[in-house]
Amino acid sequence: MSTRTPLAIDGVVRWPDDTAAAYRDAGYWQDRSIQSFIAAQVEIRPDDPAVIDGDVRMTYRELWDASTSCARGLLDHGLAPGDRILLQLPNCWQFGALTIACFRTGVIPVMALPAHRRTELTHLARLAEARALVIAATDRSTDLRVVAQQVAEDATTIESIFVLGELSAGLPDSATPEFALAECIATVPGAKREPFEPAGQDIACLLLSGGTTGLPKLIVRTHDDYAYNIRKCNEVTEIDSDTVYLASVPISHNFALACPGILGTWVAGGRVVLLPSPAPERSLQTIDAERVTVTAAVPAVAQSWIEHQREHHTLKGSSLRVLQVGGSRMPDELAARVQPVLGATLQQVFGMAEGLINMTRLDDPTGTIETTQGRPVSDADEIAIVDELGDPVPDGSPGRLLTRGPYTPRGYFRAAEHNARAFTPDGWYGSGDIVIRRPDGNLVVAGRDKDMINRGGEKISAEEVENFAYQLTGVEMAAAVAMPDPVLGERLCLYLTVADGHTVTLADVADLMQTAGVARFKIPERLVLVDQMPTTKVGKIDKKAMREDIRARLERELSST
Ligand code: OOB
Repeated sequence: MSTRTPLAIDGVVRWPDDTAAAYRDAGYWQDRSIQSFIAAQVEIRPDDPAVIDGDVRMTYRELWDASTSCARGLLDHGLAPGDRILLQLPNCWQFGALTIACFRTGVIPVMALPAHRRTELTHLARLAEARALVIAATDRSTDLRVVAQQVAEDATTIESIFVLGELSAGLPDSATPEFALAECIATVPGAKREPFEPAGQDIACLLLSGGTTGLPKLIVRTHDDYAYNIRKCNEVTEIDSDTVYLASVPISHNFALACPGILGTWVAGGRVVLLPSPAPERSLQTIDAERVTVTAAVPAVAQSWIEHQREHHTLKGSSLRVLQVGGSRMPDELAARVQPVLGATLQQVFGMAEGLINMTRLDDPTGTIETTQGRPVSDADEIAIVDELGDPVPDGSPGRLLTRGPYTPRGYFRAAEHNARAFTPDGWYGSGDIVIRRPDGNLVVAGRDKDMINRGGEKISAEEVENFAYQLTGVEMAAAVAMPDPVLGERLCLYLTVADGHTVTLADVADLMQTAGVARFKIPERLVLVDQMPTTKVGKIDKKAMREDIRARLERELSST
């Protein structure tokens, strides 16, 4: 099969030619754009509802028309195929219209998370050499237009800022120009011809890595691989045109974007319901009111829904068929409460923006659903579980997870040095998770060997936080570790040693990070000052000992209250 040549963008690691050919021959890669699947649904069901966002209810035709005019708007503003734009929007229909518009123009969206602030946005804009930034005017008390101007000042490639909501009043001439996203998306009838026909190997979007070293890396997702990711997730989660999918966790994250998420739902002709947050009362009410059949949550959200339902019985109907839970390890006891309390089948999802998605199957035995994180969604996903030397461990023993496959890219964007560490020479990605494979193929996540804190699904690189701590006067050594938390699973605890005569408080660390403009979820929630950091036999900081130390401290505190 001949494939069109993708746009040349430097810093993209491709699959080896023979592997790519094998994926095409097997039909995993179809040289077909993601939007072509959605366009097919627009033809089949133009008047069916595609998206519900508060008072806004849009049909497939309306969503498509909005993306058409948005595509035109992007081109009118001088953006061209292959250009990157940094996209930071809350869950809203405009996110969908704009994402589809990007696919249709070849403009590549970089999927920033809603919590990101100046530090992360600047880093991402620079790394991607983004030409435009898309933001909401405000997020609670933060004026994101101010943040956007700072980002545009630091990341000099940014030429325009698109704002969802009101534009800044009285912007000085020297400022980066702002444009109203609403004008860009004014619904006008569709164009005759597609502005751009992506090749399968063209980039659909850049996703963010959870970040194990410093600031987030970017993950290139092509139309070929991401469409396959979506199709396989649709198959396993049994998404079809009757699906009503609620997205209340951020749709800029792979989980609610494409596993199967909003894109999977549109590819199947279903209906997407959007909420700005997973607050339990409103989420449960919405599930009833819109007859939601499938939704996704991190364990902490699932727990809050279960508790709310037990207390208030908000959910009256029985529309909810599947509750997907992933992003961090779901405790087995919590898993066992999903079906009895919410009346939905639990589907555990152990996925990563880097590719591999594992899911329990809807018809798996209860024990499997409640105690494992599932198995790969595709038979073409290769899994190896190895010891420190890289040798395979037997089933039932914990080991490091390595993976390869048709939707697991072979390297991060423009990160050659990091790629040499995160990928083996023959293309296996080391996720940094410690897993156990059961004889039936299901995986149990038993821990991790990456220096990351998983705060209820929000990933924090220890190194990034430590780098901030080192900026404080008097700090000699800093170590960020996970402390157990009954709600979020983990929170961040910072250990410090400080020079004689200095003191550092938690507020000092928080102030520093807030002033630098860092996502709030990364700010440490506890500080422990020690005289000396525990070290391993070879003299490395012993984080395992610190995790045990903070666990013991918390237990002592709990038993003394
Ligand atoms: C999802 O993606 P990321 O990229 O934010 O984070 C990936 C990492 C994994 O390597 C693992 O450490 C952790 O998050 N993780 C889980 C988990 N799901 C993700 N750890 C234990 N149990 C789970 N069920 O988090 C993500 C992407 C797509 C779908 C779902 C989650």
